[in-house]
Amino acid sequence: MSTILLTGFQPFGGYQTNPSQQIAERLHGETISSAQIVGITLPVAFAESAELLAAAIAEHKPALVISLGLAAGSVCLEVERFAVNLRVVERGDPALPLPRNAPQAVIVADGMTALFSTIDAERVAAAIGAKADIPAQAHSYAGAYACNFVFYQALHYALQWDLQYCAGFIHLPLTSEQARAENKMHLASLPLESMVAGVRAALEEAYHDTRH
Ligand code: PCA
Repeated sequence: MSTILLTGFQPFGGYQTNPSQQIAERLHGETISSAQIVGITLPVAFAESAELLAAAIAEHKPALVISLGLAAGSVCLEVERFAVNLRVVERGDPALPLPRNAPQAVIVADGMTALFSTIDAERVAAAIGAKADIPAQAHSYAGAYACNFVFYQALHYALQWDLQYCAGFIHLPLTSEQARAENKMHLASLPLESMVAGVRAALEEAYHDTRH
């Protein structure tokens, strides 16, 4: 049976929970089409997240790698079109908000400036909307922090090691439960269950295109 690797992140930036972690945990062990989902949670730390991602790819030999992250304030699920070879430099406590104008560095020396997603962002976003009945759209890129970093690494490892998996990234809004619990009612949110259904739909759609 082939494998879909689904990664989430630990809480960061002052939030007590991270919907990406909750969804990776919820879908862990489920079967989609003929693939088993392996859900893992990554720390919001550059070196450690890269090591854990590489180890999980080596261990599970996935046909598809989908990473999830929180983008508090986004209004819908955002399926990223590409990752950039850029990150803010390491900083101390990930629980603290990211400073403005933080200095930046490349992720991979001599790596491509940007790498396109190897899932079809437009089609996957449309499938999320149609199957889970929630708003989703393709979005150009995932910023310069841990989410973009992990996405770039997932795409880069496939090239570096000549692996055939497809890789994509989906940014998530806050959950409605989280918006209430953390007094962020002014930010857009979606119920966790709806986002679980949305990610399940995304995995189904993206998995069609993989070699499995
Ligand atoms: N979101 C952050 C890092 C971890 C997460 O869930 C980001 O968008 O980079």
